[in-house]
Amino acid sequence: MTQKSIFQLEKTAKRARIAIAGADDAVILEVVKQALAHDFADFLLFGRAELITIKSPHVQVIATKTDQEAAEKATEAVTKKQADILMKGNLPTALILKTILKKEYQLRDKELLSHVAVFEIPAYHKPLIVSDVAMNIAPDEDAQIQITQNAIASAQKLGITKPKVAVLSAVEKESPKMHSSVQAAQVAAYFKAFASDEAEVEGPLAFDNAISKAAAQHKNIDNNVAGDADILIMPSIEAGNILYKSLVFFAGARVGGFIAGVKVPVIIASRSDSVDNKLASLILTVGMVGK
Ligand code: COD
Repeated sequence: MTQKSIFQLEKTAKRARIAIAGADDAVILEVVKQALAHDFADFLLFGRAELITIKSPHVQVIATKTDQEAAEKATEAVTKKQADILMKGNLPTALILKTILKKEYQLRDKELLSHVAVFEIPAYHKPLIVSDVAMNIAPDEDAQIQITQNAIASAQKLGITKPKVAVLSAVEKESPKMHSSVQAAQVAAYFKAFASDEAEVEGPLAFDNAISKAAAQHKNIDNNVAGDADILIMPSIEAGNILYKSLVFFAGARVGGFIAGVKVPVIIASRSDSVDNKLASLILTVGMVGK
């Protein structure tokens, strides 16, 4: 039986309103056109109006002069509940992240915001969530616990009730020489002690034994997560970002992503992401609105 794609909109999904900061970009405009063709969203487009050429009753263009103004006005639109989802267009990732972190917007839902990427990989048997690949640069133990909590909550919104979580390092045994392996063990121990009903968390695991039963058996690793992970927690943004791009460029993965820990989904797809993957982020987050 072929599995249903996670990037297929549920029939029950409510029509969503999407604010895009920096919509004056050819790829973003193509994403909007395709979303309009599927008729699941209305758009508020912020940017240089002369470059936003789409005309539709489902699109409102708000002219802004600078990246900063586009980021602020689009963020205001979600805080005033004029939009359900905030999406970054043609402007720097750090700018939109700094804007949503501003206290005045009161967009934080959790103490730590983190990025959650959801992959559909031809060679893997189910959706795979990877975090953090785009926001937290070098998370310490506390931050990694919160990144794991945000990823678990996101998985649950996507219908994975008790996700299997692998906290990654380059080895599957704690080694004092490798800090990420020691931290991964501490994070796993925290969840075993305090949150074992929500998720199964193991660490450290290396990438291969997190996602391949054969690799796990080869190393005599016998736990429920090894070879069957729903979530990979990355030791650093560099490791996460490189895995993200390898999966997309070498493994033919589809990916959608968003910032978790905020009151509304925020999409920060990078400028090099394809139209298809940006559309995947939209479909994913539209399905999560109100959950
Ligand atoms: N969650 C909640 N609060 C945060 C977070 C977070 N993840 N990060 C910073 N804060 C708070 C701090 O506690 C502080 O109060 C305030 O925000 C400013 O903190 P700084 O000075 O550390 O943060 P900034 O504004 O300089 O940078 C925050 C970024 C998220 C922009 C920064 O961490 C960053 O540049 N991340 C990488 C983004 C990126 O380039 N991604 C591209 C790869 S695709």
